[in-house]
Amino acid sequence: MVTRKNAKRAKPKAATKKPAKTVVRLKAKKSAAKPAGNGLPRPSTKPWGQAGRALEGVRILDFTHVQSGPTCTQLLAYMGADCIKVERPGVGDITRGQLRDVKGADSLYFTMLNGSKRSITIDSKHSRGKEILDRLIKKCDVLVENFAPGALDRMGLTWEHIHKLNPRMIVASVKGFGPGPYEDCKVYENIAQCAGGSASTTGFRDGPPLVTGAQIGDSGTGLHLALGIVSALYQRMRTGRGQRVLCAMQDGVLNLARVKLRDQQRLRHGPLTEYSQYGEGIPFGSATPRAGNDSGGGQPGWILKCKGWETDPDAYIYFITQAPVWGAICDLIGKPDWKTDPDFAAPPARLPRLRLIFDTIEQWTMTKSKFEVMELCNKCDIPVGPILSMKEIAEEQSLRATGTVVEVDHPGRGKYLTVGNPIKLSDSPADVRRAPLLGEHTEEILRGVLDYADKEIAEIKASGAITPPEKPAKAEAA
Ligand code: CAO
Repeated sequence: MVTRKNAKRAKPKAATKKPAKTVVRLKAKKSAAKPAGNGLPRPSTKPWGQAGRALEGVRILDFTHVQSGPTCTQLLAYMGADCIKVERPGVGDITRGQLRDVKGADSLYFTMLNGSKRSITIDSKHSRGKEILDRLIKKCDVLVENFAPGALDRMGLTWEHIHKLNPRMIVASVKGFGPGPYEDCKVYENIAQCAGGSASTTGFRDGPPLVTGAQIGDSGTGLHLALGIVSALYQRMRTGRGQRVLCAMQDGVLNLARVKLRDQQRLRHGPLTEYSQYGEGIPFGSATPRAGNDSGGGQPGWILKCKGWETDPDAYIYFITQAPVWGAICDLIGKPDWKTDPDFAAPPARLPRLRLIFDTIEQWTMTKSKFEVMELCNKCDIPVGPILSMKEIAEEQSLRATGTVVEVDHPGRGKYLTVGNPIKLSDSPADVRRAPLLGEHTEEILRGVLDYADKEIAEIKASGAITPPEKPAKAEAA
């Protein structure tokens, strides 16, 4: 990686010498080429998008599996990092075989979480495998893992061992819980949603807690981890040393559900007036309740039926009665008198009447398709959002155009859709490639990254460190 030290080294040496009279002008010109005082190189003159990718030069030892870790490393790979996924010979990431839709091909579960990576198979419990891993540690900038607590240590890859081999190495982990009573527990998505406070606040008041479809425990924590890694890489430019980065899924979910902890504290000072429960006269308990489709902010909102709702489960729209456009809403739905009626004119007066207000607006939205409502409301600056099905998202051309939904070709399964990089960098176009086959790049990495000679590679193969055992363990097909 380019460090301050490197940049400093790039300074023209002669600048410190006393120049002869005739070269004074030349020297003055050269001094403009010096790095700025902040140690950064001069701004590139290359066209935008052609100055390399944001994380080019960063190499990642990707020891992740299932979802949380792979979402993190996939994002880093999209940003240009060389992501080397280490998998168990013959088996690989368990998700290769889970929820399979095409017989014998890597599942979409795997392929949509491991794009733009390279795959090497190494048995981390084999002595020769350990040797390869040690060599990989010396050559990488970041090790990312999301094994069950203690698994990395049991492989012999303790922080002390890694740090000794490569003091610059950043070791980033996802665990279910941070230090405390549950730190040794294995955790999956929905457990994190429950333990992070999300499930208790999702759903309808008269129903059980609900998990959400968005993978806030796995992908959400992967996102948090990616930020931790990039921050640690940045700090390393000053300190020269790596550090550990830990993201607990419970913490990640809570971070995303922080408005509900906000409401928990507001409860001490009275009812939560923007919850429809308030208008319905139902008393609040001691904890933040489930709020159905109430908006989590200061502008009341609800999901309303649109034309065709009787047969189309997604014929709905989210409608926000934003205060500054209240007049426009009243005009649009045919209730101009509400603009001056003291029961509806001002936001506080409306709070106890939200049910009536949304029922009335729904009478209007039910006469239009969700896209018609979208168009009519947006003309008047009223914030609304159609409930889009995954079918509609998959077919949405604007998402294809921005690279948020990308079609890639895979030798085992043909073309499939994946979610590209949702983070757009103007000078670093995303690098979205298909997911690797199991061990597809093993030899390439042994030779090209780890400098093993052909003879050594042959020995490694014969040792069983990178090949499946005689009777290969089967990936569980869920
Ligand atoms: N070679 C040899 N062994 C390997 C290997 C390799 N290349 N890669 C992994 N293994 C071994 C590990 O060493 C571990 O063995 P031990 O238990 O003997 O030490 C074993 O494979 C399985 O690891 P695991 O315990 O992490 O896997 P699991 O399927 O039992 O648990 C999960 C999965 C996700 C519950 C657990 O990893 C976990 O809690 N992770 C942290 C939280 C997390 O990320 N959850 C998100 C999951 S996505 O919903």
